[in-house]
Amino acid sequence: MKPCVLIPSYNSGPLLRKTVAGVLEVWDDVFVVIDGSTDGSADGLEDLAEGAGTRLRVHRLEVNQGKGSAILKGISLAADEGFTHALAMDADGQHPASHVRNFMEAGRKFPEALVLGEPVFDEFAPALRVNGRKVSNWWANLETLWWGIHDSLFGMRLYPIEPLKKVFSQTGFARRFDFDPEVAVRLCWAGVPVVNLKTPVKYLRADEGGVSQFRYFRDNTLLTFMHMRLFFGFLIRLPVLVFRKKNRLDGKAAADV
Ligand SMILES: Nc1nc2c(ncn2[C@@H]2O[C@H](COP(=O)(O)OP(=O)(O)O)[C@@H](O)[C@H]2O)c(=O)[nH]1
Ligand SMILES: [Mg+2]
Repeated sequence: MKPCVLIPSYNSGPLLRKTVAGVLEVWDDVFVVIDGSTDGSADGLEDLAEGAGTRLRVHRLEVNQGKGSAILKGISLAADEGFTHALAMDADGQHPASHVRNFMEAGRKFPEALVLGEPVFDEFAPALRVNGRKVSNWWANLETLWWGIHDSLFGMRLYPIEPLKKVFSQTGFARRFDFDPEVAVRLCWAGVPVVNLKTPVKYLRADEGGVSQFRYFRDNTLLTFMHMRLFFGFLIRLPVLVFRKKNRLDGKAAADV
């Protein structure tokens, strides 16, 4: 198992630099994919690599393609260098660098598994985000017959690269904000076990530099269509999912940590 950290970024502001610097303190191999950012947040990012040797790779996409596309690019680059696992983290300081090692340890214990972060919210988390995700989680659990997904939307996750590449090759979707839930569901369909790892998440205020590219109407519409598509995929796979469930071949084989 050879894991790296992968940070997709689109207009993340000054927090990008802080996030990457924080991750480099705890992990050696970091890929950042700048997805057509126009806010200058990626300027001079390579300077961070000077102290860090050759460990930081910054890849720039000319035109914004979406989070899923940026992750796909990142895992392809990582696989070319022989990495087997990629820990996806948000660029905007919401995910704790202090938990990187927990994910890598869980991955070492369960190298075949998808290690999903399960958000632990503080009192500043917007209620709309805390409660809104329950809808997506319910659908994701139905679509996988409760294979073990605790949170379908949280972006800090350790992916086994090969199965994730395969999932991308099976769908033309999952390239934007539909990425996180769709690949989680599809990896479950592919029989990948799931480990859930409790992870604190911070929602930063705008005056702290907090930025979000999530647009409630646009992206909730995207997620609704995604679950409609996945629901049909679920119906087709129902016999297999029921068989696995009956024979206890479900994803909870790997204990949650
Ligand atoms: N590559 C890429 N990353 C994106 C895009 N939109 C958002 N992201 C990244 O995905 C992560 C989560 O997005 P964010 O806007 O913070 O959404 P939120 O945390 O759900 O409010 C951050 O690291 C963003 O930089 C995009 O169009 N392309
Ligand atoms: Mg964010």
